Amino acid sequence: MGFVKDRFKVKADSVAAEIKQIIAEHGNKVLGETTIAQAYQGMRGIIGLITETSLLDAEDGIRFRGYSIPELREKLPKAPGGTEPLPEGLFYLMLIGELPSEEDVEHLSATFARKSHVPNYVFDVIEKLPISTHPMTQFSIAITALQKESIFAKEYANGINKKEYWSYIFEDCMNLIARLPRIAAYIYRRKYKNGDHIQPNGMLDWAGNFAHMLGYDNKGFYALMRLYLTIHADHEGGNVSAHATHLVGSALSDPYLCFASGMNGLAGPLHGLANQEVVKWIEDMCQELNTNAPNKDQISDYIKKTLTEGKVVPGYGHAVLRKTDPRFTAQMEFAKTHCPDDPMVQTVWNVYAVAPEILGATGKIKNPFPNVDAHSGALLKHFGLIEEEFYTVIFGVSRALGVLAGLCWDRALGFPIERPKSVDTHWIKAFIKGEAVKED
Ligand code: HAX
Repeated sequence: MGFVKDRFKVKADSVAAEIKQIIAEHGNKVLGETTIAQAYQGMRGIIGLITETSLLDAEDGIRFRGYSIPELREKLPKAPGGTEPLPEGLFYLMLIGELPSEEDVEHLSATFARKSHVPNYVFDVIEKLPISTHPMTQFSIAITALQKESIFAKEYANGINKKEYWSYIFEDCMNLIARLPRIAAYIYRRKYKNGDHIQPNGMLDWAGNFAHMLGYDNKGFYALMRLYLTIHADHEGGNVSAHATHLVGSALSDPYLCFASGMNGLAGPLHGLANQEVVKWIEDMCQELNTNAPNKDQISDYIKKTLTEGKVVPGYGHAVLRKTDPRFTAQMEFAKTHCPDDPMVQTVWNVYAVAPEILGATGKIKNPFPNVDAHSGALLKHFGLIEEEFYTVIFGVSRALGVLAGLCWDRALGFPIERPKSVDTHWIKAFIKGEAVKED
């Protein structure tokens, strides 16, 4: 990895020294109180994690090392003639904490291309699965199978000094990121294109090569993949995929095992699978109304029906955000340039025009605005990638950049095994009465 690894080590050593001092001088400062409701209801708002790669503001949305998505679309290096940032650049920013130069990004693209070989036994494992297996399950199994390649696991078994962990974790993370597009594209072509696979093109950037291996060799789709893989990469540390990756890593499980855990979380319908659910929800609505262009009144009625049936409106709401997700807005802007007349894109925009008011009127949904998943499927459909069950895999390929950069930081900073305290309802009842409870 050469200079990127060296630069990371310099940065990480300096941050580790700062953290040591912060803990020594301020370690007893209270960050906040925890309520009984928070303990029962998903730990919302409890500050209990450190994630260096990005920070989420409820109103402004995600910032990667201080940069918003519009800023990154402007400042990150682009492919020659390209309009959207290269995700390698965002990875560099999350890892090193500074904007990369064109050369830094070219170096990362070339490194990922060089490391992208996937051993045949991984494809054999995929081939053994029933073709009907969900693409996310195939993806998770393939990543777990690839764990055999973990350098960290091998070196740990040989016995290594804990100061060296970060170095092998770093190598594993780079190798895994490099290999994911090939694995994902293999799953796609196997399931949907009769196993007619497309060989990688080592001259292309990471996202461009993914687009090429998926089989969508056109400029618009390349631009979409570069934008998509950039904006889905990270959303601070508490979301399920990031938190799962980080948690499992704290047990010193290697990056393959950690990332597979993160992907199993991303596969949930309240998290990354929501992109698939949005498209299914729109298609079900269109089928029921017998039109591919429902009007706003029809959409309003369908939203109310969804709520009455006790279902969620996918693509809306968020545990932290309280405004329209800037990742939604970035995709909307992309669609305005590339496909403003697409019927599904127009439906996404019409849902946006009516849903917030209806969801807000329930009085219980804390964020009635769209999240990242409300828009992505319509863009993929527009460019011909119509198989929505695959959408979360694309999200997963992108998410690797953030959570694996985070894992490098976790090990470089020497974070210990994670082990928050849990209690039972018996304990809570006694606590309310002011009684002490004996713990086993
Ligand atoms: N439709 C219907 N009801 C919703 C809702 C929605 N879009 N969003 C929230 N609610 C409901 C909750 O289910 C909850 O109901 P109960 O009290 O009956 O349990 C109530 O409103 C309060 O929930 P909240 O505090 O506003 O939201 P949470 O922090 O608990 O949950 C979720 C956040 C994102 C899971 C939620 O908004 C949701 O289910 N949205 C739809 C699924 C979705 O789009 N997920 C993707 C989120 C972004 C992401 O991670 N992408 O990968």
